Amino acid sequence: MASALIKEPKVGVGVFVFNDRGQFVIGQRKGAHGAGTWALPGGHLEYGETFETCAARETLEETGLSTTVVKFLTATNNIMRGDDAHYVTIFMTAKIHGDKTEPELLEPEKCESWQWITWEELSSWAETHKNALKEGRSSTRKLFLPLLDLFEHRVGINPTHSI
Ligand code: 8DG
Ligand code: MG
Repeated sequence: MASALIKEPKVGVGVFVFNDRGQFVIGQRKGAHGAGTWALPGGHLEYGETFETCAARETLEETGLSTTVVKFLTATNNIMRGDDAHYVTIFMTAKIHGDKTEPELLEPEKCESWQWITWEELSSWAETHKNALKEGRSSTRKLFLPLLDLFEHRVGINPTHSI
C-alpha cells in the first residue's frame, strides 16, 4: 500500500503561555478540524525539533509572544473520531518573556481571537462541556479534544503549578 494511504498518529504540541497574573492564552479554532472549539496556541512537531523549540516557535508564530522557562507538562492520546484524526498532544508550559505582553492574532484564518483565562475558569468550561456530552446536549463553549482529554485523563493536573 502507498505510504500516503496509511493512517498514523501525529504529534501536536499545545502550550500554556502564562502571563505574570497566572492567566494563559486560549483561542477559538477555525478553518481546520475542531473548528469552533477552544484550544491553546500550538501546532505540529516538526521533524528534528525538540518539544521546547516547537512550543516557543508555535507561540511566536501564532501570538507574537516570546517565551522563557518552556517546560514539559504531560502528554495525552487524542483519538478524534469525528474528524478522522489521531494525535498525541505534548502539553508544555511557558512564561511570557520581554516587552510584548499581549497576544496578537497573527493567523486570523486559524483562530477567531485570543483571550486570557485561568485554570479555574477553564476547569469550569470543561465540566460544563463534559456534562453536556453525557446528557447529549450541545454546549456553548466546547474545548478542543486534547484539552478535554487533559481534564479526563490527567485528573488533578494543574499547569499553574508547573511555572
Ligand atoms: P502547523 O501545521 O503550522 O505546524 O500547525 P498549525 O497550522 O498550527 O495547526 P494546528 O491545527 O494549530 O495544530 C496542529 C495539530 O496539533 C492540530 O491539528 C492538532 C494538534 N494539537 C493537538 N493538541 C493541540 C493543542 O492543544 N493546540 C493546538 N493548537 N494544536 C493541537 O493535538
Ligand atoms: Mg496552530
